[in-house]
Amino acid sequence: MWGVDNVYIGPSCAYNCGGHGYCLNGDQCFCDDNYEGETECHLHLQLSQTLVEDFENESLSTQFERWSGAEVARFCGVLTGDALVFSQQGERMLVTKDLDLSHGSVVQFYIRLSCTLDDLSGEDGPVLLHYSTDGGIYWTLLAELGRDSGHPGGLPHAKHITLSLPG
Ligand SMILES: [Ca+2]
Repeated sequence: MWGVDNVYIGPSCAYNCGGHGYCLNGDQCFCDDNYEGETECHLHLQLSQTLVEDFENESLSTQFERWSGAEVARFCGVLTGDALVFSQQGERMLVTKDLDLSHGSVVQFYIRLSCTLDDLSGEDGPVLLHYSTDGGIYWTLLAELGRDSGHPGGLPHAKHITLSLPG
């Protein structure tokens, strides 16, 4: 024995509830915790305008929403002390929590794409940096960080990156 009820087939909510809720009958959003709205879910908390992380003490979960394939470790001196090192197999990614960057901002970090010359011959693809302005539904490529051997025969080294985010 089985039954069905409240069937709805039709368009989904515009903007997919802002990526922070689920849509019922095409026009009503049930928003995630800390989000509110009827057809689009908005955060009702004040968003932070800055993110600062040196990976020395705090838990990743205070600043980042999701990560995989990475651990906090020492990695042949990315900078000082610990860094977030993406060394595991499979998907390797890091997503920040939502930030209020409406006034225009920069993103800055040090990155080291390999540790030894042997690593440089590996199969790793470039590191892709994306941003989203709709809660993570659509992502726009901001930068592609590829291997750069620098001086021929020189060891790979940490580079400082500064990128402007659209306001
Ligand atoms: Ca550090």
